[in-house]
Amino acid sequence: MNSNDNNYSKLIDKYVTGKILVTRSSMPGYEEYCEEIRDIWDTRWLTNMGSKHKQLQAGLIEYLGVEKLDLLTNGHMALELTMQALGLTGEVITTPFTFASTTHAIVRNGLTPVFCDIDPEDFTMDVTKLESLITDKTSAIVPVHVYGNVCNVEEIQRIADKHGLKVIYDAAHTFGETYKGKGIGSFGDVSCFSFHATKVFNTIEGGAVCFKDQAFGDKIYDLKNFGIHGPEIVESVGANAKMNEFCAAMGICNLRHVDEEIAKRKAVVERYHERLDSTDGIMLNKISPDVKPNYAYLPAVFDADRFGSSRDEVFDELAKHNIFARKYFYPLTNTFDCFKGKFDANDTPVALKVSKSVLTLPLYADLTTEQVDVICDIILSCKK
Ligand code: T4K
Repeated sequence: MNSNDNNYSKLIDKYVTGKILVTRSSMPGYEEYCEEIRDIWDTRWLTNMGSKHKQLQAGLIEYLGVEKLDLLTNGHMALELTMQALGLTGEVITTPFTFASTTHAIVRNGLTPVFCDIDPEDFTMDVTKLESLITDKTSAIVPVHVYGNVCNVEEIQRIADKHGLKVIYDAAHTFGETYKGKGIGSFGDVSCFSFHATKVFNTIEGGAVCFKDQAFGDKIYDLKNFGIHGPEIVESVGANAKMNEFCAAMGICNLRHVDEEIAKRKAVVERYHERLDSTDGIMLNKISPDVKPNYAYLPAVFDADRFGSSRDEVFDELAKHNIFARKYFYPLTNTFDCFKGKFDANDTPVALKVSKSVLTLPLYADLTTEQVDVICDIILSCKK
């Protein structure tokens, strides 16, 4: 152990109890949640679109500034059922720099993902490479607002309209964001949100679809509730993807505090910038001036030649001190074992490079300045 290690250990003992993980769920006070679920005991109404579900749905339509919204069990089912409801066929253009869910939703619908490379600055779909991937089999584009960075929505819509394609945004990371003053869920045909425990806003597990076309909304409703239209009427073959009342209650509570949580995340992100911005070889995520951000994730890209240590070396050094950043999103989805031999990651060289050099730093509302400083000290100790 060198003297640096000793200093960090002392700081960690002082400011870190146990591990620091990449994130930590936001939760309301225990009493607040208990109060919110009290009437569930009286009514015995636990699921199947009860009053909590309705209240959260209305609250989210207002908060997100969208026309229509339906709640689902999770963000993945939002994506998977959206693709089914839109009746997509053939090929779907997407990016491989994302969570497994985006690509899996396409494949599980019997569709073929076609991978577009990403922009090296904001990691969203590189729209200059999009049009050349369109064939007569393409039915949709599924871009990802990765880390909360908003895709080039204007250009994607222009290309989609020109070729008659649907646009489904994976908006899992963009809860509450606006682009040029408009709720992020109002772009494309459908935007799919995740309300997983790890997200800026959570319902424990949960998700939502935002849309404008009520015919689509009717299909989603059927798909999430077995196609049931009445006790004796089943009109279509649907699945079960309903949000239950306990999850909706968690959402109602968390929605009351989400602005405060985002403000705290902002302070954490600003501290990281103060400490790391001037270091050659580290590129922290930049936020577009057109976006009202939610500070969902803080990716840092390490240029090993300039910084002197690789992403993996920084990751290991942090882990030695019980700090667990994550390599979101490594590996690329087009390199997953389950797709072996099907795709070539060399077709998306920027995504491949970023996936090998990015580290998502710990970020949550209650992360203290002292903890951020310890994390930054350890990162900076890797500079050579
Ligand atoms: N599209 C995109 C672009 C997504 O990122 C996601 C989900 C989806 C679609 C699908 O949405 P969902 O169907 O999940 O609603 C986590 C989340 O499980 C996943 O929701 C999220 N993306 C993904 C980026 O991160 P893992 O495998 O990294 O989770 P895990 O269990 O390792 O947790 C990460 C950290 O979060 C832990 O180290 C500590 C913290 N944590 C975790 C849990 C489960 C908590 O503080 N509380 C918790 O309850 O996937």
